[in-house]
Amino acid sequence: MAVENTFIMVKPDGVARRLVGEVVSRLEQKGLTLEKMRMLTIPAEMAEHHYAEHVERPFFGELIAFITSGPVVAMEWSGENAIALCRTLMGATNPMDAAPGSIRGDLATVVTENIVHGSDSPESAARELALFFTA
Ligand code: IDP
Ligand code: MG
Repeated sequence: MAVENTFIMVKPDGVARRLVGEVVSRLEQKGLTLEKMRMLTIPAEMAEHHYAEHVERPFFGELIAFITSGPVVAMEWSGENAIALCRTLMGATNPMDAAPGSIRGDLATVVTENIVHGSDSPESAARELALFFTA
């Protein structure tokens, strides 16, 4: 067990649908701690850095267009096993596969607009937190 910090983001669809409070509430109720929070519209170059691991995927253009399409709420959360816990609370990437009770399972229908991003490893968390919360 170790205290971890992770990067969580409410994507443009989540902000537009007024689900910021719902996402924050679910993580708070789980027992995680909100450390930082920032609202911004992501510039294209920053989005390409954030999603660099997906540059070869056929949906990369769609992903960048969507994530830059409106304001997001970027957050740092901490807690014991925060990275894996947040992934569990988010649910599977495709809302069709996401379990009921998860954010995506309860609130989303299609993979592009799946409400939240969450870091998938300590390395991703460090990189993503640095991208959104430094400079
Ligand atoms: P994750 O958000 O659950 O970590 P990733 O595989 O890292 O999932 O993909 C990043 C984002 O790209 C997903 O959250 C989703 O919005 C989008 N995405 C993933 N797979 C597809 C796809 O096959 N078509 C369109 N968009 C996708
Ligand atoms: Mg991912």
